[in-house]
Formats: sequence, structure tokens, C-alpha cells
Amino acid sequence: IKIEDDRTGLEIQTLRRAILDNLFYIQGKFPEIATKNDFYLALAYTIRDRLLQRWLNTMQTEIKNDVKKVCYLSAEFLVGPHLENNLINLGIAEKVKQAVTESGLNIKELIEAEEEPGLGNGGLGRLAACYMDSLSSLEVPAIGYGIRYEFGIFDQEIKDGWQVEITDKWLQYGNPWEIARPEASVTVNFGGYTEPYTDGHNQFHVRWVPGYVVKGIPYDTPITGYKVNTVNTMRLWRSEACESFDFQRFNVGDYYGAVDDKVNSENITKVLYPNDEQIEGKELRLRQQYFFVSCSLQDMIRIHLLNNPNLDNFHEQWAVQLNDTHPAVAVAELMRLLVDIYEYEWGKAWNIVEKTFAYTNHTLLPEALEKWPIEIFGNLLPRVLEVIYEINRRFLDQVRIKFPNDDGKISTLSIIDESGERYVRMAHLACIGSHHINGVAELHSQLVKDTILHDFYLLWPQKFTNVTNGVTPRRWMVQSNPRLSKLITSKIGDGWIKNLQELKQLERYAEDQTFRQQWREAKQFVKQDLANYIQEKVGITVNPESLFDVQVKRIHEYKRQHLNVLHIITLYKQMKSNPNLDVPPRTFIFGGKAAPGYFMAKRIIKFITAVGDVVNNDGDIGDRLKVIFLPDYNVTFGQRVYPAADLSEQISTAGKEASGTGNMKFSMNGALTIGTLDGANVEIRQEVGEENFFLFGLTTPEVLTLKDQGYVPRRYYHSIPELKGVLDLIASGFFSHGDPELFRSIVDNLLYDDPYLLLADYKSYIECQEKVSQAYKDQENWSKMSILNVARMGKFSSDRSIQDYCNNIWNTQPVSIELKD
Ligand code: DL6
Repeated sequence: IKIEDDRTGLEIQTLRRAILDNLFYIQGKFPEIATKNDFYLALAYTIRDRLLQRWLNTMQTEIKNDVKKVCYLSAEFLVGPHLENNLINLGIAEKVKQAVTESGLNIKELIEAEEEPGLGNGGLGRLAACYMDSLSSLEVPAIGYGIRYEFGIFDQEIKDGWQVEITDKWLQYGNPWEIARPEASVTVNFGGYTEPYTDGHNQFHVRWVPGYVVKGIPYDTPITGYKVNTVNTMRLWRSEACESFDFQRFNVGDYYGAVDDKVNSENITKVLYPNDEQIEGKELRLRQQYFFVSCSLQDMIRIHLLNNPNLDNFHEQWAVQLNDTHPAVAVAELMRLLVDIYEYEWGKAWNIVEKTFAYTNHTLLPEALEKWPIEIFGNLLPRVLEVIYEINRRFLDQVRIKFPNDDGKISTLSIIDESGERYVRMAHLACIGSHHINGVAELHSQLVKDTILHDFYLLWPQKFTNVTNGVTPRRWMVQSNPRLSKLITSKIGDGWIKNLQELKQLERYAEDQTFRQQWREAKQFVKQDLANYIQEKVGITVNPESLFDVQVKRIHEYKRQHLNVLHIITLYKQMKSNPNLDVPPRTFIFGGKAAPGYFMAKRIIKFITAVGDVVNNDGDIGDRLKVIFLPDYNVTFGQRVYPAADLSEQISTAGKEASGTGNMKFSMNGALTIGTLDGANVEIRQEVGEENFFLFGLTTPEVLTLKDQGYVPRRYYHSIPELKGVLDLIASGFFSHGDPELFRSIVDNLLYDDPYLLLADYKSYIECQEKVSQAYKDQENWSKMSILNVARMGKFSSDRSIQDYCNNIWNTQPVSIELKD
């Protein structure tokens, strides 16, 4: 008899043996004394064993064949838990489930035991994760480079209705998915000064004499593709002091001084900055950015030189994507490495740099556009600043040729902002050093050209393009909504998982009554599941038959969670004054974190919970209206909530949301959208058909015109009695135990400033919500709309986005990986 290898075999007996083996030899436990986490780890190692061959073959093939690689440089990767995703991608979910069950364990519990790596804030980091999944699934050679934060995004608790931030200790019980590669460590300079010198051939150079040097250690995580052999790498850097102790100081008795350096160096990758769409001009943040960028570029160069005699063809082998401006310093750092270390002549080096990088813009919000005070930059990175000055000097010479005698253009285009205190503008550095610049949805890419990067567009129109975002159907349908996925597959086969356009075949079932019934049952099942979860988490009973109206995303004024609350209060008032009001019962579900220093966002959370307290406890209302704030919105919770939604709230002020990706996840799971013409909503509506989308609100040009004319929110307050009633009720202290102060800042902000035009959009929103209520009463038609939404979501797979990047920006080809025995 042939006995399978315990590390790779896939028979049930082998898998069972492997789990016990890992439990014993890695965890050092017998089953009798093992915790749930021990079993989770044993299972995770069992699965990791089964992807290692593919992973190593992928690395080896890519290095040996010297293929062009994509490097996704991103300060954030919000990957979510790995275990179940890997089971699905490897195609072994059923077998492993059986082995686990036969071992007397519960697969669901083990999957849920995984601590999710919260290495991102929201959309930008999650997009990076979806793109990694698609790169592997499409067999595109790729590395995701980023930071291994010891503490990721904080865990959120709600106490007395307010957000409380708790440290995220995601590494405390071990991380079975990563492998440290200390042999590939690099060093990074900080501080100090620069000095000129002449080499033996009488050539002039500049040397950076750093104040201190930090070591970067890479940690690799495998990123499996769906049912392919490709397993790409996410390589995250951890900082460490070069020497643990300064022995000289140690010997003279300055023990604490001696460990200072160690502590300072390790601080670089300690914690993720928890701001979304708001820059934090802290020096440590710049240190993080430069640290991971320098580590990553040095790593690419090391790999490149394994097969190539020099860096002349670097740009032919590496396509480096800048995920927003966080890694934009890479443009100057690659120049520095080429010129100072590899002694390239400037022009030749610049030719390589320009052909290597491309830049994605993810926001138009002015408070999110990164700029660094020259002082801070120069003190921390003196040589990099000199390189930036030289890039700028040469660039401005070009500008003078294109726009002679136009000093205005010089000041708007320069990398250095000299309008007051002097700053380095990171978006300008990214634009100048990139061959392509893209926004993340059609509307957003147009606005990038029309507004913040307009002068760059005039200079280089050919650089500008659009890549509409997408999300991976593996995690956001197959994994999070197995019932619906199986129902779909039972009708059209499983080709849609790799080619989402195949969902189109579902259209013909929209008219099929039996199918619609099955569709509703699948939805009802997950709604019941979410209702149980709500009961368990916040102790509130919700009616699973009610319309689940969901808004989950970061809390931000431009995303207008408070507009949603104005609707809830409107509905509440209507129900109170007319107990027979004929509207379907609704459960409003919110989730999302507020940046810890963002006053208004935190108050909006309190506002939601306070309104919930009143509404949920009003005996007249019963279960016709419930308002739930579920704490700690993250990837895992997203997987639970998107499938259970009936209505997706995408209600940002037009022109403010670059794309949105939650909007896609909802629609893919059969929720209908109520939304503005913002970000990717525009394209979702185009695809699903206007009759299957609830549109309201001002358009982007209307927003701009209204602002230009001088927007006076009080006019809406005075002219819409319903709105006045709602704001007056809040101002009276009705939702704050009689305290008119608690929400004064919200009410005053709306009445006297209202930068995101809630009052201007209120009427249209309320009317649209009435249409939603009417539509929900006709369940047959609602189901039809829901099916058509899913059927028409093919465009929004991240596979399509990645294909667009490969074809139009990176010029890269897939490489299939052979599995050796
Ligand atoms: O592109 C991913 C995601 C978009 O879907 C969101 O609309 C956008 O708000 C988000 N942007 C950021 C900005 N962070 N920075 N810089 O997270 O990107």
C-alpha cells in the first residue's frame, strides 16, 4: 500500500493525521489539552503545507525565467482571514471539512478562530487585497510590498454609545501564514547629512552619511490564486535596530540610553495610522513610508541582479504600482539608488524610473492629499530631498518650454509648494515619475483630470487613464455567501467564479418564479443568521422579515451616515403620528470605525446609537423600526453583512467618493442600491439598469454650481417642514435625555455650514426611500431586480480591473506554473 505524505496528501485519513501531527510537533499539545486556537493553528499549518510546493515553484519559475513582475507598493493590505480563502482557492474545502468533522472538530469554529490581520483602514487597503487575489488567480507574477504593522487598525468597542478604541494585538497567538526571511534583510538610512566626493576616476558623487540606520526584515505571506498553481507573495517589512544595544553607552552605565535606538527603530512598524482620508503629518508616518519603499526597491534590485548583469533593463522586468501617494517617495528613492549606489548617469536613471512607476489616485479630498514640510523631510531624508530638488529643477525646465512666461504654471506644478510654509507635494512627485496616472472609477478619473491634477493633464494628457475598481468574487461571493453561490452554480455552472461576466446567464431566470423563490430563501437564510448575530452581539431582537437597510463603511461626513439617520427620524416621526402608516418594517444596520481624532465622526456614531436607543425602546414602534450599530466593522464582519442586505446605502455627496467597493459587494449579493451619482455608483447603475437602482440627489455639476452660488442650508430648513421637524427634534434633546448640547455640533454644522449638502439632498433622499418601501412590498418584483443586479455585476470583478492594469498600464503577461512531483 502507498501511504500519502502527511505534508501534501489530500485523503481524509492523511489530513486527519496531519492535523494531529502539527498539533503535536508545532503546538506541542495533545488533543486533550489543546485550545481552539491550537486546533486552528494545527489546521492552518496543515493547509500551508499543502500550498508550499506551489508557492516555491511560483518563486522559482519567476526568478529562473526572468519574467516581468508586478510590484504593488501599498502602505496597507487589508487581506482578511486566510484559512477559508485558501481552502476555496486550493479547491479542498469539502475534503478538509470532512477531515475536521471526522476528527470531532467544528470547521466553522476553527475558521472563526483566526484573528484577522487588520493592516489597513478601509477601501484602499481592501482593494490592494482584492488585487492580490486577482493577480494570483490570473497567474500574473506579482509581489505585494508593504508594512508588517505589529498593531493594525484598532478594535472598536461601543461603550455608552461612544466608540472606544482597543489595541489590535493580531499577532499575539501566532501567525501561521507568514514566514520570516531574515536572510533577505536590508538596511535603510535616516537623518545625518550629505557630502560630495570624487572617486578614483575623477567622477563627482554625493554620499549620504546617515544619523542612524534601521534594518528591514521581510515576512512573506502566500497569496493563492483560485484553482491555479500560482501562489504569489505578499512581502511585508518589519523594522529592527541594526545592533540591539549600543555597547559603548551600555558599558558606561547608560542602560536605558543604550536601548533607545532599538526602541526607536522598532517603532517604525509598530502601528498603523488609523486615519482614513486624512493625512497625519507626523514624522513617524514619513519614516514608515520611506522605510518600506526603500526596503522594497532594494529587494527588487537584489532579485533583478540574480539574473541580469546590471539595472539597464530594470523597467522591462518590473512594473511598480504606487497605491496612492503613500509610497510616492519611491520615485526619488529609485533615482537615489541608481545614481548614488549604482553610479548611473542622471538621464539614464530617469529613463528607467519613468518607465517603472505608475500611480493610482484614490481621493480628491483636500485633507487627504499628502504633503510634507520641507524641514521634516530634509532632516529625516537629506539625500532624498536633494534628489527631489534635482528632479524638480529638470521638470520645471520642461514646464518653461511648454508654457513659456507662465509663472503660474511653475508654482502650480512644482513638487515644492511655496505658497506659504514650504512643502513637498507627494502627488506631484508621483505624477512626474510615473508613465501612467489613473483614477479608480470613470467619474473620479475625469475629476482628477479636471481638478486636482488639471495642470499635469494639460502637460501630459496621454499619461491619464481610468481603471474602475473591482472586488474578488472568491471572497465576496463564494466564501461569504455559499448558499447563493451554490444556487447560481446550480443554474449556470461554476465558470462565473473565474469569469464573472458569465453571471449574465442568470438574467433569464429573473422571470422564473421558482427560481425567485429559491433566491428569496437564500437571502432569508443569511438574514436570519445576521439577526442571530445581532442578538448575540448587541442583545437586540430584530425581525428577519424586515427590510435590512445597511450602511457599513468608515464613518465620514462625506459618506453621510447622518443623512441616513435623518431619514430614520423622519420615518419614526411619521410612524408616531400615523400608527397605521403602510410601510414595510425596516432594520437599519450600521457599522464602521471613526478615526480616533475625528470629532464629528465620533459624534455621528453616538448620534446613531442614541437614535437607536429611543427608537428601539419605543413600544409604539415595536419591530417596525430598529436601528443597530454593530461594533468593530472589519473584513470578517463584512463577509457576514453584505450577503444579508436588502438595501445598500451609497449616499455620499456627488463627487466625493472616488469609487467605493462596498457598493459592488452589496450588489453582487443581491442587495439593491439607494445611491447618488458618485464614484462607481454611476457605472453600477449603468450596468444593472436605471430601473433596478434607486437614484437620488444632486449630480456633481449641480453640487459645484450650488456651492459657487453660495449654499445656504437654512433655506432648506425653512422651506421643508418635515426637515425642520427632524432637526428641531434633535436640537430639543429628544435623543439625548433632554440635553440639547450633545448633538448641537451636528445640528449647527448642518444649519450653518453643511459642507456635504445633506439638507440640499434631504428631500430627494426621503422621496427615494419612499419608492424603496413601495418596491419592497412587491416581493416578486424585488427579487427580479435583485437577480438582475447580480446577473449584471460582471464588470466589477477585480479580475477585470487587473486585466485592465495588465493591458493598459503594466504590459505584463500571465505565466503558468508547472507542479513538479
Ligand atoms: O480605491 C479604493 C478606495 C475607493 O473605493 C474609495 O472610494 C476611496 O475613498 C478610497 N480612498 C482612500 C484614500 N486614502 N488615501 N489616500 O482610502 O479608496
